[in-house]
Amino acid sequence: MASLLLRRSKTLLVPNHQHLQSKLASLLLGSGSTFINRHSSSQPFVASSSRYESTKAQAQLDLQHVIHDDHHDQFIDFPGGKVGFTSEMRFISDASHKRVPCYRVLDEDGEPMKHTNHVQVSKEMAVRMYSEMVTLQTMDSIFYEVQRQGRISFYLTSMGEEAVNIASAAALSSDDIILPQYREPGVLLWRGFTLQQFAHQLFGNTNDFGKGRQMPIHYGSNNHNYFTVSSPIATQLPQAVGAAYSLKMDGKSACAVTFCGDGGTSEGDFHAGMNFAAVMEAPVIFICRNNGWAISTPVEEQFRSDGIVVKGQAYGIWSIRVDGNDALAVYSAVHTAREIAIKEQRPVLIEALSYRVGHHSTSDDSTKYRPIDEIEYWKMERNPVNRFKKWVERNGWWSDKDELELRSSVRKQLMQAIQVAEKAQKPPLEDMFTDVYDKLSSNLEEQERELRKVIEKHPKDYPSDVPL
Ligand SMILES: Cc1ncc(C[n+]2csc(CCOP(=O)(O)OP(=O)(O)O)c2C)c(N)n1
Repeated sequence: MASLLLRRSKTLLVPNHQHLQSKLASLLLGSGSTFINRHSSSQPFVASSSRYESTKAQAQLDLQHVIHDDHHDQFIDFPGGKVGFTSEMRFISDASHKRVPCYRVLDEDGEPMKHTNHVQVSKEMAVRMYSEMVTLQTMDSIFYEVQRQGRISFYLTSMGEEAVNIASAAALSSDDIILPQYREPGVLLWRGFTLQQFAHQLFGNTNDFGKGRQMPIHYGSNNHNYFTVSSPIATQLPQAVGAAYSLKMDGKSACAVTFCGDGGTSEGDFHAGMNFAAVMEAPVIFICRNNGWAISTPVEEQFRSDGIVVKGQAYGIWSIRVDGNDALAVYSAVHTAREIAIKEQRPVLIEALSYRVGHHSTSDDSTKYRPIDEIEYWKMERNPVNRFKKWVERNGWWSDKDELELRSSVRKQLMQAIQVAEKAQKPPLEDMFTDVYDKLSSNLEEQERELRKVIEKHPKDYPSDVPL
């Protein structure tokens, strides 16, 4: 097998990408991350830009492979590449008997795995990553309480998924365009969206970029290259491919990065997006947070495939499964995926295995459909923040004093931000109707008149703090 690997890699190396090729090859051949390409996972295949730069060579190699396997020189020259014949009637089974392994760098105790290969993280980067994970955690617990007190209408936490949020953001550049689902506020936090800005959005006041028109947690910011969260699941996926394609047309050294949950992969938009990305060779990274649940639907009722990672291969997309609770593994996979997406101009799929520790949202009680023991296990034993902390502490980069100072400072900032956001004025009623069209259309004018009439008739049913 090793000689086959070498032969293939030698033949397919393309001069101007040799550096990337050898880097990818070392990642793939080491015991670390393995991206699955369009070939069967039973045939390890050196990272190669063959399909995109030497399709002919690839077709010949494909053919050689078939010849070894089966009926020598018999093949059909079919659009898309030669297909060998076989006299054996063999159905491709529904799944391989072995599940795709999960790439990790740190074990549960924050100890680096033996022979792991990963992208190095400096002290400065590690401390920042840990600090932002703690900030996200604190933000979640305080805003969640604020909702329970009835001061905001809705909230949704990222508890248990702090590593996917922060480590993916850390591995990207601010020029990369983010199209989120909704459980990725950590990416925006990393990019510099302030706690005050989060609070303004949640309270839907005049400082909210969305002018209070969206439900809480529908953050978005042009300045941070972060598309506004949109409620219908998976719509962001084909849109991300379009955004990536525009980056490609402009020759930009950036990619689009889009997130979805395991539930999102059951939407048609997931499949349209993946296929569109592969065919258009768009520099887009799909990050699927497989957290086990889509509200009350467990993954076993969501799909029968080996998770999400295998779907990438079906569409001709490089894919990897990572431990989403291991910040270093997420960082390495996203960093490498970004290099592939930009340098090779092709999409990549990352399935991050994690767990939604919180309820789906403040409108949900997850103890009604899953055992409390399961939640506790992930919260305590597999906590991504604790795991990363152990590694940072072991390196001598973090102390108890740092921890106390950080937590109390973030708490104070949040309390202050909430006070300010709560007092700020709400946008006027007319803002409900503007900004979609340059000039208000006649049906919107009519709706506004109707609304005003209803408010006049039932003033007590409308919030007194919204200027009329
Ligand atoms: C098109 C569409 N269908 C249904 C919903 C209702 N809904 C909101 S969130 C959600 C679950 C999504 O789960 P998943 O993608 O796994 O993300 P997670 O919440 O676990 O992060 C559903 C069904 C929706 N918002 N949009």
